[in-house]
Amino acid sequence: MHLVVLTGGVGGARFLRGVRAHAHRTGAQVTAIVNTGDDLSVHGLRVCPDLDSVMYALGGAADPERGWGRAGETWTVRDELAGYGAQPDWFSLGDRDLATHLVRTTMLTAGYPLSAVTEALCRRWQPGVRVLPATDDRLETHVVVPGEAGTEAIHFQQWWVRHRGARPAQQFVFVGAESAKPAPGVSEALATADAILLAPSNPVVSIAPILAVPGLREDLTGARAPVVGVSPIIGGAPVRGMADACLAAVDVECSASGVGRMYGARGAGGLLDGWLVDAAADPDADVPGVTVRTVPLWMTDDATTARMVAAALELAQ
Ligand code: FO1
Repeated sequence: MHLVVLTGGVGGARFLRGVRAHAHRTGAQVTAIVNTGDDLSVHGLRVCPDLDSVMYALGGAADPERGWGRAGETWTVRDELAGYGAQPDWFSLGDRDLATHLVRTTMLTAGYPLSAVTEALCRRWQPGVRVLPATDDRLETHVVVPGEAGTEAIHFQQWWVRHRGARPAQQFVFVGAESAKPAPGVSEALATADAILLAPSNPVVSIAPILAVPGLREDLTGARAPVVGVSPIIGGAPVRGMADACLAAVDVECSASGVGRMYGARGAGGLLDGWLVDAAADPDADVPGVTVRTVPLWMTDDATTARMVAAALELAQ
């Protein structure tokens, strides 16, 4: 059994821990296709937050409270940078985490593609799943917001971290997407999958940038495997993060039904065969053309998340 998961963000990384727990029990192979739209260059270093969240979460090295970055982190370099007044001062790289960005940047500068760099970094963390960036090409999510002279586009991290999503987003633009190609292994993974899962990640800034890579959406919709999505919205509110602000920008209702309808039914030009929603909060969720199943969706621990994954796979059958 080959499970392929499209994922991004801290929620997606937590979901993957449950997928891995399920796979250990059943002997399944797992491939994670990870969003790169959050990636940015800071202090000369290439930072890939979603790839690192997956790597650290599965490697047992993630900070449990923040969800991103390393557990037991120290911040000496950040404080020293602040001493110089270095910008950006709103995006902090921890000392332990810095080693990852240094190795990545060195390898990228030497000409290795991001997929090869990710494989090399994962050798240390042994995530137990194959971790693939959606693309090796530069693809960055930018957010169009009202500015002093009309509108301006700022990097997603500036909107998310610096402004905490408070500047009203008018549009999300996936810069570089038009000329991006799926990373090696991505199309093959989708073609050989027995089930494809959409993690409960932000649909607008985690899953949409993956699907914006030309050919990737077609690989998914043309796959022989069923596609089951897990709602990132429970009872009208995001499980984590600011999906509500992102959904408002694209005029989608912040509800389990709203996100399911945004993804749409595979038979009707959309993505989904099945949609998993929370049993207690969204018992009446409805997505035309898609089989909706209700289960407890809170990812309280890996065992609970693995049960969600088992339910998603039952639905896929
Ligand atoms: N999130 C913050 O809220 N503040 C930060 O300073 C910050 C730094 C950071 C550095 C490396 C990294 O991998 C993630 C980091 N994040 C930070 C998290 C990140 O902004 C987002 O949570 C994700 O991009 C959304 O998935």
